Amino acid sequence: MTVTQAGRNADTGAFDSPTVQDFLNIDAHLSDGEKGIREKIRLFVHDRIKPNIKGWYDEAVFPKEIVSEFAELGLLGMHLSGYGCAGRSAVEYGLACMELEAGDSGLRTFVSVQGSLAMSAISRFGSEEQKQEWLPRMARGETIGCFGLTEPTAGSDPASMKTFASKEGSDWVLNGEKRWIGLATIADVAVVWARTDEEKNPVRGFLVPTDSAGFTAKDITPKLSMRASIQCDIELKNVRLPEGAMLPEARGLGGPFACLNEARYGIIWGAMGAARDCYESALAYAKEREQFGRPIASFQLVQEKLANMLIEVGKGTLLALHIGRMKDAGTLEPEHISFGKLNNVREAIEIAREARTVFGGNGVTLDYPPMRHMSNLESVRTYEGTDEVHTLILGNAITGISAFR
Ligand code: TGC
Repeated sequence: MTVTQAGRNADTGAFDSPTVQDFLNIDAHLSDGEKGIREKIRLFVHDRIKPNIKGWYDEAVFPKEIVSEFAELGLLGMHLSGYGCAGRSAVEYGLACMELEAGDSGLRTFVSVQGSLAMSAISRFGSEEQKQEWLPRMARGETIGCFGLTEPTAGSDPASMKTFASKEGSDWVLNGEKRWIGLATIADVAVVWARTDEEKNPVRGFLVPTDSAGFTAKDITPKLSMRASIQCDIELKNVRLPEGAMLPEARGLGGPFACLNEARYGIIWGAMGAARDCYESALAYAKEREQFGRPIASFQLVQEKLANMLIEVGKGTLLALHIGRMKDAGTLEPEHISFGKLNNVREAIEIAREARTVFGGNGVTLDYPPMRHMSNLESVRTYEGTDEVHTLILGNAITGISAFR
């Protein structure tokens, strides 16, 4: 058997290893450095996440020991510069997110909450002292951060948040509740967004050490999605902080939204990683599984499913790359991120559902990845802006009319 470029068999013309990148030669658009980072993370996912994810997911365990390995790989604050961060490009960070989420959305979410949300907030809005204090330790994985924006009654509408920071002498005193906060029960520091009585831009950010008196966090259980990661409720009861706990450069909701842009960007890539894993596993299964005396991959209806998955993963990956290039060029606007997040997560869920059907009954077990990805993607579809929010951000961008207010 002769194998030519991109794993194509010269005798039959079939792709021996038909990854989506190979099929469209998307690699032609990547530098050697970008491909190197992707391969490094892909190998890590292959060796470290794929063999273990079934157990972690089944037992609803986040493997905390993996944090130092993420740090070793330069994944924590990967796209940030200085303070021990890797200073990688948006495309490099995106490729890493894609590979991680091919393993599991929950593990990509760790990297996103730590780097795109908590570390981004400190890097972008913190004082020099705050950056020195927190970022190097967070990049090394010695300190874990979380990002408290959402509340029990303020989900899609963070402007309605109730958490309040009042000034008492030179101290700040925080009271309120946060919900769906990734990592809060294992975090050392929480970036908490709170309303103040400042007249203009009352929402401000605070760095709250999680051992502060009055700070409590509790895991939200049981969950049917993101079982290998941690989402929590937080309660803040008269949490007293020094004046220097406030992030000085974040004023108003633009602060947390700027961090959300970073996390939403990672999702655009990550969702295609999960989708690609569904497609590749369905293809492999269809070629092996025999019914009616032949591999199910020989049936037209199965081939149609596989072809549709291939097309949507290819389109979504190209879209992620295009958006990544825009981000690196400094031309990316929030509505472009909404375009990517809405499309790629929506398509990834469809692909996961379709892939599950290829496995028949076996597809509902944890022995195969599509249903796990499908369950995870329901959370990904909801967090960092629901489908509806992103649809209406696009609606606003193309009509000039806000549907929200
Ligand atoms: P609006 O009046 O439009 O804007 C308020 C201020 O924010 C600015 N802004 C942005 N800045 C940067 N990037 C963006 N994407 C921005 N979007 C808005 C805007 O320019 C304005 O600035 P200024 O200076 O003029 O005051 O605000 P709005 O409330 O009307 O916006 C509506 C809407 C729906 C778009 C917004 O509220 C929204 O995006 N909602 C979705 C919220 C969301 O994604 N929540 C998920 C939070 S993630 C989380 O807490 C848990 S998941 C992570 C984990 O696992 O921990």
